[in-house]
Amino acid sequence: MKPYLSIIIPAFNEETRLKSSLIKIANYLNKQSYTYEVLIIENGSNDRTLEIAQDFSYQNPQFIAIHEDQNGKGRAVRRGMLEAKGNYRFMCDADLSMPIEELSRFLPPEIDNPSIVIASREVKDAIRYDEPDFRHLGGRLINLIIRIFAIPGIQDTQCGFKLFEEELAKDLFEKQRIMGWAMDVELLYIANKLGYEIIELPIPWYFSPDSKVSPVKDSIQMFIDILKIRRNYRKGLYGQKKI
Ligand SMILES: Nc1nc2c(ncn2[C@@H]2O[C@H](COP(=O)(O)OP(=O)(O)O)[C@@H](O)[C@H]2O)c(=O)[nH]1
Ligand SMILES: [Mg+2]
Repeated sequence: MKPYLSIIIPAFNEETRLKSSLIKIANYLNKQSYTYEVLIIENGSNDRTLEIAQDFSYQNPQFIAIHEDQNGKGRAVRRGMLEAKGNYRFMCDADLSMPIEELSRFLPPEIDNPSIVIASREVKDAIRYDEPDFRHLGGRLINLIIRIFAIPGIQDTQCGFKLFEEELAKDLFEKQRIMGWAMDVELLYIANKLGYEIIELPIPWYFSPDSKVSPVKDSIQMFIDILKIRRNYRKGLYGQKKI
């Protein structure tokens, strides 16, 4: 049966954080009146992430554990988004830096016909808990670069909660070419250029010290990827709006 909601969780070396997040997500979803599936997409891990996801999925049939052979967060999310079947497809980090209870704010009836809804740690009423100043400053610097070179209006492209309506998810993730961390920038860049509406929701966000981001290496890669995204657009590789 086609579920109403698909949750897509990219997971890389998450053996310490994944299980407790899956339990919280299952408890929350089992209280909702809609149907759902949860896809956990693991790649590149050298710990027990995949086994943990598989064990959980044996006991919870709506949870599906997938191993992807090639690396990259962007590749994992893309695979999940395109294999999912839900009317709405929600990307969710394995560490649940934001409470899963916030999910209802992304969906009807709270939002009429949502197309793209992204959590933001920077719009009015958002709260960041426990984040070291240097991490916040680094994040703001990267966002400044993203706003200058890619997407003018968006204050936070990198937050882990993002909702896509089914047809839009298919259109955007088919077009996606960046398979690493800059995937969020590319998707929002394409959405912006094609004229899809993007709603930003303020979110309470809890800093998790166990980040997989490497500040220097990933920032340099982000900049290289932004240049690639601009070049792809100039070459017409992102095509036309489909819906
Ligand atoms: N599948 C997959 N997931 C990844 C990869 N890199 C990061 N992730 C996941 O992306 C999410 C965000 O990572 P996290 O370290 O929490 O980033 P931060 O919150 O931005 O510091 C987590 O669910 C990670 O497991 C990857 O290469 N492959
Ligand atoms: Mg995180």
